[in-house]
Amino acid sequence: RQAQIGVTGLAVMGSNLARNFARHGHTVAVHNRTAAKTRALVEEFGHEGDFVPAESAREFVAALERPRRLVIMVKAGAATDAVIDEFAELLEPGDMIMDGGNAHFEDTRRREAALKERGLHFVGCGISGGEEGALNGPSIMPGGSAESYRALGPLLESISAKVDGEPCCAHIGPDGAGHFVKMVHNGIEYADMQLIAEAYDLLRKVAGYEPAQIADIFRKWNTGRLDSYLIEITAEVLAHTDADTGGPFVDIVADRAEQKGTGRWTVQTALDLGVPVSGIAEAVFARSVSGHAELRAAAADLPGPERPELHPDDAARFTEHVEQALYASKIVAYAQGWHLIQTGGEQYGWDIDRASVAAIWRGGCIIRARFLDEIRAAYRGGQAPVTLLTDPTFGEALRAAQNAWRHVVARATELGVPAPGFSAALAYYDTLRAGRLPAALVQGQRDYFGAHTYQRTDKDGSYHTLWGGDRSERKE
Ligand code: NBP
Repeated sequence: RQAQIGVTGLAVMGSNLARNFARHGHTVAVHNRTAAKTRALVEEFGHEGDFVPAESAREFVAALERPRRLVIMVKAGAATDAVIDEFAELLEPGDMIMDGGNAHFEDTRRREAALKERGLHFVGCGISGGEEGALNGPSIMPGGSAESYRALGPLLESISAKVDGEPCCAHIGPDGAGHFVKMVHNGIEYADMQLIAEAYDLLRKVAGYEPAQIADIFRKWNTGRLDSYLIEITAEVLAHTDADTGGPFVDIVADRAEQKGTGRWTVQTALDLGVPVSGIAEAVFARSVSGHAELRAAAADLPGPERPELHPDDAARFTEHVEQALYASKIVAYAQGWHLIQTGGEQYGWDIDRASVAAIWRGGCIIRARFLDEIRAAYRGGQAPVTLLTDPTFGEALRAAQNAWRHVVARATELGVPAPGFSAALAYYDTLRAGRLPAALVQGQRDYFGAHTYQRTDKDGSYHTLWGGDRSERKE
């Protein structure tokens, strides 16, 4: 019997994805380098659907109906290249290889170009939602050709998360577009997590609440405009008590945040493309600085400000202000992420539908949230805003939030509580709305020491001042 789709690489992600396909009525060929895993999967979950186990690569390829749809779920990097090379030999023109791993989009572009020469479709596909999502409905971001999406799309849509009956899966664009958008998703996830963490820190250190009380605040926020998976799990983590100490779980966890690299990729790419993603960058740096034990130990005795006690009434008001600051900063982080998607799309000729990206992130993925409905609306139909900050809905939210936002950043600064995400977001907002920036002075400095020239506000052309001479101006 022929399988509609095959999955090779049966660690947790591949196994769950294969089971998800099978549970949706697809016949799934399954294969793994170490065949014992293939046997174990079918033994344990064979009853869930129609699996065709294959011991060898050749057997696996032979089990697939044509054109073949083969999904690779192995370790990103060299392992993915090795598996692609192995299967490319066995496939025929028109067949499709989909990589569902966390590949860098530049690797995906390279692989797509190489396989196209051999008549094969290569689909770099971002998959978000972790193990649980892979099994029960992830958010799926496939790149590659439109033709490959016609063949693969219906299967992927069938296993994706659904929101209001719509699948959280859409063709993002050619070659690396899917992995690019997945990378930006993760960058935004870093920013979102950092902002939530700062809100917690301020509620604890400035307002004086205990973790269990802050869990309740987050639960309340989760019924409003901040309603999201990340706020929901934050409340769970904060409410959790450590079994050993009987104290809050969050107090016994070492405060060193780790990272696998997709946040860093987002910032590196943004630097290359010249897109300011300061909110995401601050989140990546915040994780990085948390891990520098030697720096933190050396600086631990540096003086901070005196801490005046807050009046209890203030704590409740301050909490409302933090909610406003969190929402406003979140808008900035997403605005920066969407700017990066737009610029990447233009740079690589991908023509990404930004409303559709918001739509497929509403379910299945880590940043799933009610908020994404608003972003979708901002980009749907009519004139897309130059930045999300000027969309009427978000612009109004920022207008309403800005005083509270400023107050929170000011209090954090006064009291010496670091809030790099909130501060960077506010600085971005103020930078964009400033009529004049001191960039003019920077241009003057550059012209002084390097004759780099400058442009004038009143006349066309490039100019240089003879700083070392009579300071007269020359048109270049
Ligand atoms: P791993 O990333 O741990 O990879 C293990 C799999 O790769 C096994 O099937 C292993 O086969 C296979 N493999 C390796 Br390692 N080297 C190989 C080679 N040279 N040739 C053939 N197979 C090889 O698995 P995972 O945690 O399930 O993740 C799979 C992919 O999904 C990764 O790219 C990962 O980054 C991504 N991921 C995504 C999410 C998410 O939320 N979207 C979460 C976790 C992972 P073996 O059994 O023979 O050793």
